Amino acid sequence: MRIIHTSDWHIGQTFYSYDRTEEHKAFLEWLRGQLAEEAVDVLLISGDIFDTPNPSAASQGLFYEFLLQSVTANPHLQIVAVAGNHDSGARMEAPAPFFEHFRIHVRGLVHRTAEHIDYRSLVVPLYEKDNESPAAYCLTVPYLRQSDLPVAEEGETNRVALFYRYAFDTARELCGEKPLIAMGHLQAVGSELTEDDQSERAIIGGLECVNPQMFDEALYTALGHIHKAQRVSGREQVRYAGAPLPMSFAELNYKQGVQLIELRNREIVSLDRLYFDTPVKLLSIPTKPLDKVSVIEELKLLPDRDASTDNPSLWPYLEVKIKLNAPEPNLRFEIQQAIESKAVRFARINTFSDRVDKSTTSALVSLDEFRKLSPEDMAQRVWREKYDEEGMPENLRHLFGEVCTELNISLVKTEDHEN
Ligand SMILES: [Mn+2]
Repeated sequence: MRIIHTSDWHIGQTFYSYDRTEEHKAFLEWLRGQLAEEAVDVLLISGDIFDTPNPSAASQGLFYEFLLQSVTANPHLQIVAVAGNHDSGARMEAPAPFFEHFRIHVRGLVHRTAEHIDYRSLVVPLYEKDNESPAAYCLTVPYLRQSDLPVAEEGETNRVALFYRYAFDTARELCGEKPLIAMGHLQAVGSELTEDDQSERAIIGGLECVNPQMFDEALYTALGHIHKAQRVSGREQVRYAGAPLPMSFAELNYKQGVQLIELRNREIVSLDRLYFDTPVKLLSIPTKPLDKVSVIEELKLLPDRDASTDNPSLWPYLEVKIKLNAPEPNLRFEIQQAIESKAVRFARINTFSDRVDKSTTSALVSLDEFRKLSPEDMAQRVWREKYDEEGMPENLRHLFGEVCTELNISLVKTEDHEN
């Protein structure tokens, strides 16, 4: 049995407000090719298919078209998908009767009564070509929310772990000696996350991390949520497939793709990575942050647009890394001028300062102290942290005061506002 594991497509995502439809189309077309070329029996999609719970009609159309074309071109293919934290589980499950007719199994929600969680509905039989009895079973767990979880027990307070334990018990009963594949959308302990990966940071937290030990019952565990493809805690058979498109500049050096797994005689006989050459690259200039003049010079060296770069939606996204020791109000404009004739799409400026020790000024303030800070106090704190200890120069302080007056903000807080 040949399986492709993928996750975190985030269809509908915009990158610094640039539309990514062409990139998603290119990925889905590539994936369809892989399904046929690799004679795949099962496609596992481990969540975050869409970027928002309320995807546009165009985004949903892209997904449905992919499903239909894939099952039509591969009459034996089964597709199993779970919802991630970005997806609406209910929305994903709504077309379930149609999906089932086409061998597409979507699990978005945990179904339950007041007392019981329906773990059985999360177990999907998987078939090999020309064989009517299941070759394996798949435990399909969507992203779990607090209300999905069982009550904590003595000795086990991690309710996510508890959920998986009960789910595995049920799956084991149903599948007997047949191999079990697990799917989940979560953060496993020992998974590696890029330091400044804002897109991941924002979605983690709340629910407990889980120990990958609990997946030892499964022959293979197909995880989603972390965008960097990796095995978890040294376990070859517990993996994140990784996002097929970079979701932030923190993912600059990730190698995008999907995971190919082959099972034979109830064992994994091969685990391979299929690399997807993303059609739009991330460009971070310069390699290391430099001063403004050097950076502008380097930007001007980029090749000019020509006939080979006539499609702007394929131009790379540009991040500019710049060393600043004082504010540069014209910076954005100057960068835009430097790249006016270039086949790049400006995404962001990443500023760095020579200051190393920020410990003196970046001390945390309590909520009470925070309430007492005036806009000028706040501006001074930021200035000291970013530029220098001396504080804002007099002319800027004056301008800042004028702006505040225009905006009708009092520079001196006379009393605490309680509500
Ligand atoms: Mn996620």
